[in-house]
Amino acid sequence: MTQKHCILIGAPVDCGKRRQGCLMGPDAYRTAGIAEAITKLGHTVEDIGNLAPADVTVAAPKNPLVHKLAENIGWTQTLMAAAQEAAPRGMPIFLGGDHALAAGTVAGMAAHAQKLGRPFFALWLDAHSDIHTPDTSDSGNLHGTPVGYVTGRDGFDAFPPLPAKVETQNICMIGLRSVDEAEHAVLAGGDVELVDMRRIDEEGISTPLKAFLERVAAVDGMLHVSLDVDFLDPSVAPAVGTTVPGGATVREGHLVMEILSDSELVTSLDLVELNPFLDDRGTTANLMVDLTASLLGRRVFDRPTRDKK
Ligand code: NNH
Ligand code: MN
Ligand code: MN
Ligand code: MN
Repeated sequence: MTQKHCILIGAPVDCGKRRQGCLMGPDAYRTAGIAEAITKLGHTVEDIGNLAPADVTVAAPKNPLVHKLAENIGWTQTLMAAAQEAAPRGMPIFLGGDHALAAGTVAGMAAHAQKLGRPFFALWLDAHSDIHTPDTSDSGNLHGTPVGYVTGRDGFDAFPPLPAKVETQNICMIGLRSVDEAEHAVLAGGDVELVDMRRIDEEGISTPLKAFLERVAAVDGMLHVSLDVDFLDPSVAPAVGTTVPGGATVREGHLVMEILSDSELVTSLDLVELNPFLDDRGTTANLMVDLTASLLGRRVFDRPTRDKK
C-alpha cells in the first residue's frame, strides 16, 4: 500500500460515560507498540502526545441526566481543531478515550474534506449506533451521541457549531446489536446504511462493506473509520465498559481492516472505548493494534492479482 504519514493523537477522553478508565487508553496503545507496528509496515509515525480539553463553562443541560457536559464540549472543541491541524499533514489516528471524542474528530475531518471539496463518509464499527442527542439519551452518557452531533441533529446548542454536517446517507454502521428505542426511531426511517449482526451472519461482513466502499470510491470520497472496541465480541475484546455478546470475531475484524486497506480510501481513524483497567493482560489493546496494522497493510500473503476485487 502507498506509504502514509500517521499522526498519533492521544485523546484520553473519559467523560462520555460514568465508568472510568478510558483515560488510560492512549498509553495502553503506546505500550502495545502501535508506533512500532505502523513503522514496521513502511509508514512514518509522529506521536503528538496527549491533548487536554478546552476549558469551557456552560449552563446546566436540559436533560438533568447528562454527565459532564462542559468537559465533553471542551474535548469536542479541542479535537475538532486537532483533526483539522493534522489532516493536511497525514493520516490522523485518534487514540481514545471513549466514543464521545468522535464528536470532535469526525466533525473536524468533515470540515477538512469540505475545505478540499471532497465528499466525506464515515464507517461506524460498533455494537451501538451512538445517534442520540443529549435530550433523547436515557443514560445521559454522551458517548452515545457523536453521530447525532455530526449529522446535525437538534439538541447540541451548547456544542461548537458544526463546520460541515455529515450526510446520513454517507454513514455506514456495521456490528449493530444494541440500539435504543429513540435511536431506532431515527434510524428506521432514515438512510444510514445499517449492517446489524444478523446481516453479517447471513451475508458475511465483506458484502455490505464492499458495497459501501464502492459508493465512497465512485465520488473520490474521504473515509473516516470509527472503531469501537465493543464492535468485537467481548470474549476476544473484554476491555470495554459496555460489552454486548454476539459481536464480530477476530477474523471478521481483520477482514474489515484488510478490505479497507485494499481500498486505500481511509483517511482517518478513531480507536475508542478501550478501558485498560478491564483488560486481560493487554489482549484487547494488542488486538486493536493488530487491527490497525491490518488497516495499514499488514498481510500474511499478498493476494494474487487475478482474484483481486
Ligand atoms: N445507547 C447507549 C447509551 O446511549 C449505549 C451507548 N454506549 C456505547 N456506545 N458504548 O458505543 O447510553
Ligand atoms: Mn460507540
Ligand atoms: Mn459501542
Ligand atoms: Mn431498525
